[in-house]
Amino acid sequence: MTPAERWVDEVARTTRPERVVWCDGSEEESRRLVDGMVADGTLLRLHPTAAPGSTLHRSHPSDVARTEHLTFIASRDKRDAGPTNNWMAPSEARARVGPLFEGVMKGRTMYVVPYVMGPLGSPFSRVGIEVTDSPYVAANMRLMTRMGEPARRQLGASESFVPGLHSTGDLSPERRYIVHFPEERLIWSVGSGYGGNALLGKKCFALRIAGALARDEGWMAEHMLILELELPGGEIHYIAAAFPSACGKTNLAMMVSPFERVGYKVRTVGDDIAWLRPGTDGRLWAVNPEAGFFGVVPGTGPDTNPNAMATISHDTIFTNVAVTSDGIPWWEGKEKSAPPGLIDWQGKPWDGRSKAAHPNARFTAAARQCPSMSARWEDPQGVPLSAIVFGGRRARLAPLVFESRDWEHGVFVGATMGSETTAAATGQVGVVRRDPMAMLPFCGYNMGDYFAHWLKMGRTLSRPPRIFHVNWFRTGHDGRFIWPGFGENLRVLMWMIDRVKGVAAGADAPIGVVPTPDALNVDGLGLGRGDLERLLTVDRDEWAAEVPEMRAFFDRFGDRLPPELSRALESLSRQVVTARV
Ligand code: SAT
Ligand code: MN
Repeated sequence: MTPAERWVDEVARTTRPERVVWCDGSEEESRRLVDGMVADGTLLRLHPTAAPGSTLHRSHPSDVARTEHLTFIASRDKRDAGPTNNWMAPSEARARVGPLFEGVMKGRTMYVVPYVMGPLGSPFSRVGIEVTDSPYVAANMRLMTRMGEPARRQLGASESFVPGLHSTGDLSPERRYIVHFPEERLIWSVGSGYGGNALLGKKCFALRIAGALARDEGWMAEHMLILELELPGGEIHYIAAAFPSACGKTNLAMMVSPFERVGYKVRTVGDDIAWLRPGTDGRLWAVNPEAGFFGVVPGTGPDTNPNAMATISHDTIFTNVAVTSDGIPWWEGKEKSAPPGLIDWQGKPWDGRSKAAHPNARFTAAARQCPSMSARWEDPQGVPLSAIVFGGRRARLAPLVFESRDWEHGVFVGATMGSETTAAATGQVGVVRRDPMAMLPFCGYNMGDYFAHWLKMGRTLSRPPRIFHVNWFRTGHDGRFIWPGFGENLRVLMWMIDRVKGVAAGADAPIGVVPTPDALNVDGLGLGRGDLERLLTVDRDEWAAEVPEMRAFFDRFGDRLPPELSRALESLSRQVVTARV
């Protein structure tokens, strides 16, 4: 028996499934899985010509988003989980969560899903094995990862894999736990079938467990999209960007260049997760460990994201969207008006007042279906980054874009990010929370140590990417977004690349370098001078008011906060406060 077979055997002895199926990832197997789920009502087959090969899954209404309060880091020492994670002692996890797995798969099929995160054959790739009693999870993993035979071949008889045990249990939030054991590189998840809780390759492995591996091995696991920007003449730059969940990462990664005809081309490398490594050339190299997209459906339409629309036009698993009586999927933002006779995400006739699709309804689709994929999206060496972008959703405060002064200052900018919350996690929507590097829910160890790791990585890079901050969501006095967003965001990326090349103007502000109004190309956008000013303004009073909140957040880390960051905060504080008198 291989180490993998031994572990699976052990799991089966605890969970006692009726049968065990090792997934091979084949078409035939996928057909069998889907047919079974259609037969038992787990999936609804969608319209054969309007949505060929696609299905709809309606989840339990209490299982529609990540549940951060039920997500735990079970490190031996509580301080290693840090103040921003829920901690559970490993012994307590075994006593409290372990029993929930006993006999949990009785009468069910246990699917063994071997998978690779990262391009096949890449030195950066890692193998995971997810054991699950959910065929929906197995089908999603097939789209999101390189799953089945190729993974088994890559693993061979090695014991170097991340085991993940998942059961939907009884779907009760009272018995729902997502537990990570960073020292053992092990994941346990019970009581949920939702993406980020149940597709263990994604947030659990590729961010939380991989983050701990990366800290120990000298690389980084980040909540970032990766895009390719080609300039007129053919020069190519890669940009990675971190925004909190449901803040437009997929839209930015799949953006359509409004300047394609004059030679600015945008291509997609990844939309959610980036694994970053220093190269021998002193640059930072990025791979997308995923093979598919698990994107927010509402708001996705032909105007906002035509590449996503093409991607999900077939062979897609939809979760919690609405549907017409003949099986055409529908959601808010797909088109102007809703077709008659719509059935909402819970399977009831739509009343026309509530949301037809759940605000966190999702699509799962293979990346190869996306027309904008870069030719290098599966490059085993990854792609070299010219820029890293942090961003949040802030109605006020942060200007459209600014550049940090250097890597260390960029780490400060990432560490103090704040954003208004969205529907991707359960809880109140629209309140500002600090979300460093968009990693607050995904950092698998003490975030103070994570900041220190960022600083350390910068010291190993002789040609580090420049670090920027953007805010597409600033509103005017009428409460409406000032910046048009979507494809027009390219104009901001163009300023960044011009900064990288040393040809774009910027003005020094206390928070970093902000474009001068003429440095940003806003031709044809119909923005008034006042709009542009408001977009680029750094309001010192607003920033001065933000400083105590940043300080309170930093204080939570005590002596695990790198001194560089407190110094950067005091420097910001001095500048915005003195400037007020
Ligand atoms: O956590 S998920 O992967 O389900 C979605 C997200 O929050 O980014
Ligand atoms: Mn995400």
